[in-house]
Amino acid sequence: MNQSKVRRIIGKYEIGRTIGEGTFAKVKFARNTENGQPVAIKIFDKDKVLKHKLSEQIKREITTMKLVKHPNVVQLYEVMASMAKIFMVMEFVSGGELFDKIVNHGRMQEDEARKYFQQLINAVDFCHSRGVYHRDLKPENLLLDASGDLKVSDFGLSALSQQVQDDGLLHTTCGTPNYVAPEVINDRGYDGAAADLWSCGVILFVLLAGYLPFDDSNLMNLYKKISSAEFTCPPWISFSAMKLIAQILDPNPVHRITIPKILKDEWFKKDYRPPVFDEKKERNLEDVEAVFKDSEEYHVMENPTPMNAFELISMSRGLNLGNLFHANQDLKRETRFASKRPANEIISKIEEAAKPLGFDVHKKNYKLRLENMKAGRKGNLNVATEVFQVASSLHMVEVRKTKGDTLEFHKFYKNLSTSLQDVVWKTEEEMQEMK
Ligand code: 3AM
Repeated sequence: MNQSKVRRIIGKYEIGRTIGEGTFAKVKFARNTENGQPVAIKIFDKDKVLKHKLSEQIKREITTMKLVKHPNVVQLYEVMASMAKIFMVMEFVSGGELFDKIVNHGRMQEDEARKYFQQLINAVDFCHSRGVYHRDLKPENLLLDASGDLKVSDFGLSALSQQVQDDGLLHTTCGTPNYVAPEVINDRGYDGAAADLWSCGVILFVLLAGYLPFDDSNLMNLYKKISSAEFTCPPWISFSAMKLIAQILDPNPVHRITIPKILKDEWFKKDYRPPVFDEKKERNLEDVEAVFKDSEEYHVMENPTPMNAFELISMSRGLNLGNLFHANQDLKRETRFASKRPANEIISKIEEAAKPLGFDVHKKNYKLRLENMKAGRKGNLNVATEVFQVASSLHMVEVRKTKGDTLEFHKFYKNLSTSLQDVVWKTEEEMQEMK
């Protein structure tokens, strides 16, 4: 059968083969259908980017990277998003990775290594001047273009290789630690500029030596070697190159050489050509805004807690299911209703209904905490609600008084259920009658 090829189009790009897969993203080759220009599209899962509280940092850095153009930095053209993915459209770099050269041909002569190192420092210096730190400089991020010039990729995505832990600090996820500065490993907070420079020093060493300065199959031993900058230069490396490497691979970030000093170093300066670059003329950031618009809400939204039918039944069996609103009944502090609406709709409807009733709403995942600003008979009324998933299209919503007067709670619930008419499928009493 003659089947026509399915064309996958995202925006104005026609997607082609997968180029590679990194820790956080897949990279695909694509072509701009308007002008035929080849591009590389990095595809991330939206929840990985927006889930943790890093989206502000990522947004800031991506915005910066979209506005700049430097000969040694992989250009970011555009950012797009679908329901589940984020697409970063970048310059396609066709010459492969710098380190493939070492793998295929072994170490480099000093002149060649110097050229790449100069270009690396140009890229790093430029991004640092814009307040963007890489924090994950390693061989995979060093690409070569068609004329053999170095292009550094993933500037602006540094937050993705980090995680925010409970203490609110950034922690590097364990990738290849060989290129990571000692202060990053020791994890006591660090200066991004000095840490990037350390990685540049490791890269320079590998270019000249053909092997890693710090390596050990045992991770603890590797950390020890890095922390004490325990390495030996092979005899073929010149004294002046060795001197520069030693100044970069200083385990104390405060004493480590800085980029302005590197630019004055005798070994570095040979045949140095300062880069020529400018700001992009076009300053359209609507795409970045659109992608990150909902991220604030997004990173707290996970799936509602699933509840099985057994739990549902055992919850309702324990209830004294007299009519909640009959004055002579035992007054209940909690009630439930079933809904066939999607969980996020239920949450926003409750939110909408509670606000005009004078409640301050705090949202976390599929839980809401409602605090009445006005003090009632027994202080402010506080209500907690949670959405549980019973089946794919059936949710159980629990509404519980956590503080305040029970009568006021019932009054509130009555008001709430009137506003939630579209959302409530069965009230607690109706569910009881079904039994
Ligand atoms: O999977 P490998 O290591 O062969 O070189 C990058 C890596 O290749 C390539 O995608 C893989 C995962 O990062 N890559 C990344 N950005 C690229 C770009 N802008 C790129 N290739 C070409 N152009």
